[in-house]
Amino acid sequence: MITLALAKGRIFEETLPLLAAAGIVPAEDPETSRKLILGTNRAGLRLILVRAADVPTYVQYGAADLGVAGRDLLAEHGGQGLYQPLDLGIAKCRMVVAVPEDFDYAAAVKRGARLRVATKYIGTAREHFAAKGMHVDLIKLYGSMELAPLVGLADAIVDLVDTGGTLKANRLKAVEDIMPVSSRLVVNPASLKLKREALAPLIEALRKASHG
Ligand code: PRT
Ligand code: MG
Repeated sequence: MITLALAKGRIFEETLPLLAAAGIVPAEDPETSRKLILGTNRAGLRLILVRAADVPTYVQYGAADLGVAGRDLLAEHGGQGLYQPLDLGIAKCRMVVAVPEDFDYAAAVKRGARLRVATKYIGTAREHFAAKGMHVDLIKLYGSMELAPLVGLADAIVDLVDTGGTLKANRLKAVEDIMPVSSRLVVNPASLKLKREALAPLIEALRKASHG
């Protein structure tokens, strides 16, 4: 049995066409089913639904043979124990530093101000600001980072931006790019050895599907 870990929402939706191109169709729709393990039209392949941030962990420990995870969450996880053969080019966005529209970020950096930065990407943010030689106080959040500067919890946030609509609606602006983000296929290295006959063709099919 091959187990593929996916997160509900945009990862699932954008992986679906790639699976379809590889001839794989889930037996149920996760938005209507409450099941966390879904069969597929292939007897030897099942899907498990986990939180996006948990995908790398399930694959690292071999509870899933492979999974789809955003580069943002992989960077935060560290990627240890994961083989990353493929950028699927889906769920694209950018990780940025953002501040209130009326905040002069360049001036604050220039005078060496110690900024409070709220984010769920503590590790990535720490590296980013350390590389710039900036001293920041990091505040861990689990979501809705855009709110933090509006209520005085932080001066800046590190968050993902796609259309920019959410920043704009909350009178924030992106002032620094940290990294472009897309989702990758992650594979458990032991699974790849032990189940190569089933996994190698699946990885190849996903490679073809994602590279057009
Ligand atoms: O939602 P949940 O708390 O369960 O977990 P999650 O937010 O980690 O998962 P999910 O499904 O929302 O996101 C999964 C992955 O999708 C992320 O890890 C990214 O790799 C990728 N992705 C791509 C995004 C976005 N685009 C994105 N725009 N994840 C989140 N956003 C959010 C962003 O944080 C911001 O709040 O959308 C908002 C901005 O969108 P725009 O279009 O208004 O700029
Ligand atoms: Mg979300």
